[in-house]
Amino acid sequence: NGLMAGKRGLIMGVANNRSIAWGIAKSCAKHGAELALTYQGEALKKRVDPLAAELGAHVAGHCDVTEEDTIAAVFEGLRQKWGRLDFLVHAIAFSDKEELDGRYIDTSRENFRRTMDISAYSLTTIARHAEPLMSTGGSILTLTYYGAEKVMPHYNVMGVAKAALEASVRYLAVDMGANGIRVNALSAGPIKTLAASGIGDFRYILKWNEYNAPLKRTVTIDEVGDAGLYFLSDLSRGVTGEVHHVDSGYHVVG
Ligand code: 0WD
Repeated sequence: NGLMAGKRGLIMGVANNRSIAWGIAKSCAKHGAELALTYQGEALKKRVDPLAAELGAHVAGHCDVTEEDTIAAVFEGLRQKWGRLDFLVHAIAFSDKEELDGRYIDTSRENFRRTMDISAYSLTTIARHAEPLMSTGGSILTLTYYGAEKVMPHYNVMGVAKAALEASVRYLAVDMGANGIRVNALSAGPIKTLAASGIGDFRYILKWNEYNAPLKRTVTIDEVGDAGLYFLSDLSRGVTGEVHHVDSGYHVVG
């Protein structure tokens, strides 16, 4: 299938084979995309290297979004290797897990700053680095959660960061739209990943979704991946600034 044939994309946020970014990478590769993956730190490199090999993807190097020079290095590498970029996936978030439990009101200034930096601001700086490589248009996709819209137990400061991320998607969509670059977000239902394991009582949230979502089940990374395929391909060429829920319909009842 050639839906993504001839398209080159960077996927940021693969930590292991349970990562949502991995689900999106698999869907894009299956439909003919050529991929590059970044990893955060040497520990994750060991996991990302074999996954990249599985898809014939290029390993674009270490990237910690709190270190601007590591971002610049990744994009400079891609400029030299490919000369252009058609799509970009941002599947990155972080907060101190001590504060993904209990009351939002207890969020410290330091963790608020760090959570906003890694989980929200990083999309903006990455989009700015990608822009010159997307001179003939492109598609940028980030990952958000319903905790941006409604109060979800224990999601706390991450919900505030996701609200900022979703607002950033709209502002970036305007900034980049004239150049044919689209910016959208997938709002995924809860999935058991490394990042999710830091959220207090996550198993309860999964069960709650299973009982209450219209489809009466949770979603998989493959389902989020296929929704990602729509946003990263030309099928969604008329769509930008959108937050699209892939959550078994939970947001219509929750
Ligand atoms: O239920 C879920 N799992 C949902 C996740 C529901 C809805 C949205 N999301 C979002 C997350 O908030 C995140 O934005 O999806 C995105 C991907 O998260 P994931 O797939 O659930 O989690 P994971 O596989 O852990 O990938 C997130 C990765 C990090 O992994 P760890 O667990 O090592 O923190 O984000 C990366 C890292 O690879 N990351 C960073 N990358 C560069 N620089 C940084 C950083 N400073 N911090 C975290």
